[in-house]
Amino acid sequence: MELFYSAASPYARKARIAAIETGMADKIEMKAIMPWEDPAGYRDVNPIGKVPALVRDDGPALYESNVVCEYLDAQGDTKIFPASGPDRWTALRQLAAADGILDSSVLTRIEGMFHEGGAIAQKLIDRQELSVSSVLKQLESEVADLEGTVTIGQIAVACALGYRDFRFAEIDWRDAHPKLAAWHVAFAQRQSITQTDPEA
Ligand SMILES: N[C@@H](CCC(=O)N[C@@H](CS)C(=O)NCC(=O)O)C(=O)O
Repeated sequence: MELFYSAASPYARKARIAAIETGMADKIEMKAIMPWEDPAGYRDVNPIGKVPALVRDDGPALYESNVVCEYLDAQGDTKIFPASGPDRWTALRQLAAADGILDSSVLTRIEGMFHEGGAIAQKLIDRQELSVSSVLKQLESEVADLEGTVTIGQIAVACALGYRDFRFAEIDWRDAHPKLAAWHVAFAQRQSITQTDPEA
């Protein structure tokens, strides 16, 4: 199998961490690309042109990070999507919250990257930052739910916090969310996290 990623992409990082945590990494060839450069042929793999995408041995390519993660979970020996019951909904809620941070943060970054003349869309940026701070507040109040066996929820939260540190380092989130910060310090020791650090 081949996993297309870019080192800076937090969505691709979710899939790369999932590959390691499910025990599937050895079966996957990692292919680093620059999605914004639209590499030749990549839209045949993922017509949306984004990373990550997984070229499978047993079917057409899969894309969208959560779909790729769920496939790796299904194939791997170690499960990161709890099968059913309250633990599953907790993990999926954390995944949705973390994706909310990523979607808002990436939108803000894209506005910066593509801005041409005229005023920046400050209203748009303020709204994204409100979403980020609201999600961080919720995660802080539910930090106990981030303990226990590794799940896709924990992985996604680690990717979201890591992305804030990577691209928004000037906006401190730790002071107002000390419990989340402490959880992140401990979780970030995992090999899957250090190996996929965009700044490593
Ligand atoms: N919802 C998608 C988002 C993926 C995404 O936005 N990837 C970015 C990199 S962080 C990308 O490839 N952007 C290139 C583009 O938008 O054309 C997922 O979860 O996989």
